[in-house]
Amino acid sequence: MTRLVLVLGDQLSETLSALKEADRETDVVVMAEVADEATYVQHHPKKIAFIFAAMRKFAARLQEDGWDVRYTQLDDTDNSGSIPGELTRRAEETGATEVIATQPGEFRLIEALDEMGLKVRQLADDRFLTDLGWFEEWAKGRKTLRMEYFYREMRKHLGILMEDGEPAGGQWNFDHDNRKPAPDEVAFGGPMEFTPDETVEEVLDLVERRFGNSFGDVRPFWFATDQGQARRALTHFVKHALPRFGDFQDAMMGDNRFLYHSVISGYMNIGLLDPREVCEAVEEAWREGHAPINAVEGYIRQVIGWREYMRAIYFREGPDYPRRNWLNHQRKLPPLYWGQETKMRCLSKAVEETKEEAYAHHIQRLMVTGNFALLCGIDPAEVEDWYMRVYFDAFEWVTAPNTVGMSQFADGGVIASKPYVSSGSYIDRMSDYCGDCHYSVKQKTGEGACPFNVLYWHFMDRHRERFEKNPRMAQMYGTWDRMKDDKKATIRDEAEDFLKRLSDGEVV
Ligand code: DLZ
Ligand code: SF4
Repeated sequence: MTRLVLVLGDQLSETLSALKEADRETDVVVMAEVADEATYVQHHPKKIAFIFAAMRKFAARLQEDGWDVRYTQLDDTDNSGSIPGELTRRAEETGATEVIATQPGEFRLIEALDEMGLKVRQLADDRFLTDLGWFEEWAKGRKTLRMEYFYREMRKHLGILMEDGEPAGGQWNFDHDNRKPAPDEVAFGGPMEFTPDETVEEVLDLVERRFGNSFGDVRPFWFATDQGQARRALTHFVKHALPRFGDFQDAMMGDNRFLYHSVISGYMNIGLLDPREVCEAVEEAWREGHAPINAVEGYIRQVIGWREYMRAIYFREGPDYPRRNWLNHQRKLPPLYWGQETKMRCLSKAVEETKEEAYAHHIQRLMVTGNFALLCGIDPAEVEDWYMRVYFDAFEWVTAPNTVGMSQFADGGVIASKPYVSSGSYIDRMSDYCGDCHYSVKQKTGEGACPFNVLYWHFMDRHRERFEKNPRMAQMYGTWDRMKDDKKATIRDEAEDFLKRLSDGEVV
């Protein structure tokens, strides 16, 4: 009896549980470019092109390997427009009555598959390294679920960066070595870029035609779109950037978009790279003496720590998680996030790079666009929606915990022990943005003062009841309390004036 095997646009791995379970002789693989997935949020055109191109190449590869693949292109006249619709159509075509799927990375689609007329078996996504049942057990009875302790368990369990049961290099975490400010020069030319082949060019034309009015530039396009290219990009990173990745992982530069970042998150998130092979390549670089422990440990923590932990939190917290709003922030996302002019250089750079690349590195996301949104009290649902839309690596299992949890503190502290907020001085320390900015970062108030400076205190002041008992914030409340009343009043007035002008759409 023929069964359908669903492969979604972010499930492009030959080791996918649905493919492992299926029979190449009798089962039929269904892949579909559909309007529902391409428009349920208005994705960056580069993100759509990346996914469609990789889907087409993956389908061709499965076909070469002997699979019967029924592939629907977006422009096909009989395209029903949704994943359940395409499964129903292919079931009628083949007589199949059962679907094998690997569980999607989003509750919306999990529910849509559950509600179908066809019988759909959703298998665990074992490309992630965390068994969600195990996570539940680990989480049970803990007052807080801090990533660091989860990460240590993962290191032990997977045997990554371990030596005789002890952490390699004698400690679990080398983050204190990873906070160097922007260097004068970067000795890395950036991630490996790939010239679009015929398949990619066709997709770029399609996306330009259908989604050309969305925020973001589809060309130039250089992402890897198959496993071979993604592996070359990984090797290139390990060889040329990894040794200095740790030192400068939190630095930001006006004229260097990538510093020592790998830009392979998207490749992992759609299945072109397996997190295990990424960690093995990175660990090997340390064992061979090519890269220092602070770089290797810091990188591996992102992959088997943060990435896994975020996904486990998403599934543990449930479908309401992306819409939590613990701080009751209601302000609309200001137009500068969509490219409206701003005099704040850090934001203008982060948004410009996002528009052109569908990428910004993690500290731009957390401490520039995220920090600014939190300080201004933007509705976290709007912030989450923005991150979902603009980044090529964005899927709900990662953007919800990253944005709602870590960046906007809208989950009330499930993920973070304190909000990630800072004044301009943090950005000044870690970047070279401020020197060329319209605003003065050293100036705390008054005409021309960096807006982050007053917004920071305004945030602390307006959320005092929620945060003053947090031991990690006590020192900052002490500083605020020692300020003279007239200075506090000036800060409050100037922050409110700024927020009003921001909401009125003025160029700030
Ligand atoms: C993001 C995305 C887009 C833009 N398009 C498709 C598509 O046409 N077909 C498909 O199978 N998957 C697509 N995806 C990925 C899905 O949205 C993703 O599988 C779910 O959001 C779950 O992570
Ligand atoms: Fe950003 Fe303020 Fe620095 Fe300007 S001065 S770049 S607004 S932190």
